[in-house]
Amino acid sequence: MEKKEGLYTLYLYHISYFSGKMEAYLHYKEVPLKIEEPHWLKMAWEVYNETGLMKVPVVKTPEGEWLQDTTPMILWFEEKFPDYPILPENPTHAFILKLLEDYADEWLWRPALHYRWSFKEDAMALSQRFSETFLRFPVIPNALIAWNLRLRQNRVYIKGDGVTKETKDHVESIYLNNLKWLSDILETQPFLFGTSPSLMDFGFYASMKKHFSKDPTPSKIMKEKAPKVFDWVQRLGQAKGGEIEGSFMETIPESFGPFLKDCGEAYLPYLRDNALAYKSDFKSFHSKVQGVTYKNLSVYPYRVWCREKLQEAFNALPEKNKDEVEDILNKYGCMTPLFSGGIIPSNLHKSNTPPFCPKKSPSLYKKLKLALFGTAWEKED
Ligand SMILES: N[C@@H](CCC(=O)N[C@@H](CS)C(=O)NCC(=O)O)C(=O)O
Repeated sequence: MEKKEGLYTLYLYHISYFSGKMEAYLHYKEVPLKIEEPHWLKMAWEVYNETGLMKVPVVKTPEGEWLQDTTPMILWFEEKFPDYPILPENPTHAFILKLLEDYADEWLWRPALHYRWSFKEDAMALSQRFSETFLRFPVIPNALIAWNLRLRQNRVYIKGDGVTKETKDHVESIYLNNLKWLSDILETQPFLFGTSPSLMDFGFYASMKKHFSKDPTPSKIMKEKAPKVFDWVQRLGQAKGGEIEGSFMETIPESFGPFLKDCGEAYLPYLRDNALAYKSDFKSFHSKVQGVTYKNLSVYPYRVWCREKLQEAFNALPEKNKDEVEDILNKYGCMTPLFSGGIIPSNLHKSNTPPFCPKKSPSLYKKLKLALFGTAWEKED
């Protein structure tokens, strides 16, 4: 493959969900890369200035442009580095993979954070790791940083994301079911949509690698119940496009059914409820899925944007593919929740086109506040 001049710098945290996804993708595409785990102060002073968010992963191009958000970044890199494509040419198949990537990105987030921060062994190990790496500060004892982090993660991602005694079993079932469905696919093939990795593989890699295969509690479960998934995350993390002679499947297999059914019953209804709450300017909302009510969920503008992008992608399909996709979505109950309430605009990205970042000049006060209390994860700044 023809190498592009210059290195792309990938800023990441080694323990982070979306960082793992981006790193594995860029490794697979053989993009010339330098990897950096920025200290928190660098995040507050440089990455935040340049990207408008205190989040990783972000990429700095050799030309000095800053990119953010794995889904649009991957689509941008697919154009720039067309060898070893991860999306099939067939628009019907490409749409289904985009939907499943979005499901994997967003719907597995809650169980991944729950297993990391609700279980004592996991929370202690991970908070210590954070406090010794990108969160370390010279005077403040590590144990204090770790304690503060555990409180913050619990407040934001456990209590703040609807994980309670009533919802806990449902949250855990998302992980356990996905392990089973992935294992069923990997019984007969090395990657999720054939013999070479697709966008769907990288979507599932985010949670499955950096959280579930590594954090103490879920990794025991994965190794015991789903060794094929454990092998697949190692295989995907090492995969290089130039070394794999594979292909995608010819049709959407029946084994995608359980994921699509879960999109129809749970993920897409949640996305719709989030979008409707956003439209009404609510701060929080309840969402009932599969008989379980998640209460006081934060409204997440980014996920309004995710829904908008899926609706746009569907509407942009050629007529023939639209019919094919509609048949598949109807079969699994996805069409109604995807479109009910219509297209609700997120109004994000008015001043930028993803993956390019808006330029911001946050005040010193704002930076200090972020340094002390962290990013409000559901907000865009
Ligand atoms: N949609 C974004 C999500 C990025 C994201 O949420 N990153 C997490 C780490 S996996 C983060 O930086 N969170 C910052 C925080 O919790 O304050 C993507 O795909 O890149």
